[in-house]
Amino acid sequence: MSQEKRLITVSKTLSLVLRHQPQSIGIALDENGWIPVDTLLTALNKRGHKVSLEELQEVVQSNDKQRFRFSEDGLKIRANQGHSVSVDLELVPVEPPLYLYHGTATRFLAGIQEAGLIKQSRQHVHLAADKETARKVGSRHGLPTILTIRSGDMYQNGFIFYQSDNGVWLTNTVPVTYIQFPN
Ligand code: HQG
Repeated sequence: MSQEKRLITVSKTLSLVLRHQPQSIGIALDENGWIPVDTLLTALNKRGHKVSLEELQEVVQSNDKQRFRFSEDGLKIRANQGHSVSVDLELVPVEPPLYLYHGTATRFLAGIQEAGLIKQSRQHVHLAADKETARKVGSRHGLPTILTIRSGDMYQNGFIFYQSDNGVWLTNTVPVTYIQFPN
């Protein structure tokens, strides 16, 4: 396997265990989503995912979306966003730009028109600052389409927004009145 493919495989494994199923390798995240690096590496290697500290460092550094981060002292690691397990990322509310974008698939439009954007299995609804990023997110689900979110108006009306360490905009819900659908 090429080094690049190898790092993608490690990144996918990390997404699974640091966001969704830590128990699948017998670990538990702390309340803020952190796990000691040595505990993680031991658990991964015990279950046949051969990962070295150097590879882990390379994945954290080179990851296209900066999905993971080490603690200041380098002893712990966590995912920056995207969790379905309940963790407190200690996010600080921030004022969003006037508009944000949400990429989804056309097959979800009817449901969104009905209920607005809801967070499904994740902890937040994810929004992007630019349309290109939104399109990529949407194409993971099928034929992509981009919704424009009137985030400035939401903010004025008391909705809370956060930005994850890797720049993804997060909020709890987007009522349908704040969504501009494509023509
Ligand atoms: C849709 C990736 C029907 C919603 C990305 C989305 C992101 C509804 C899907 C991050 C609905 C949930 C998250 C409603 C929402 N009716 N469908 N009322 N409300 N939906 O994967 O935003 O690569 O949980 O439009 O970059 O696609 O993993 O959320 O299509 O930042 O790092 O329900 O995951 O990051 O899908 O993606 P997801 P998402 P990573």
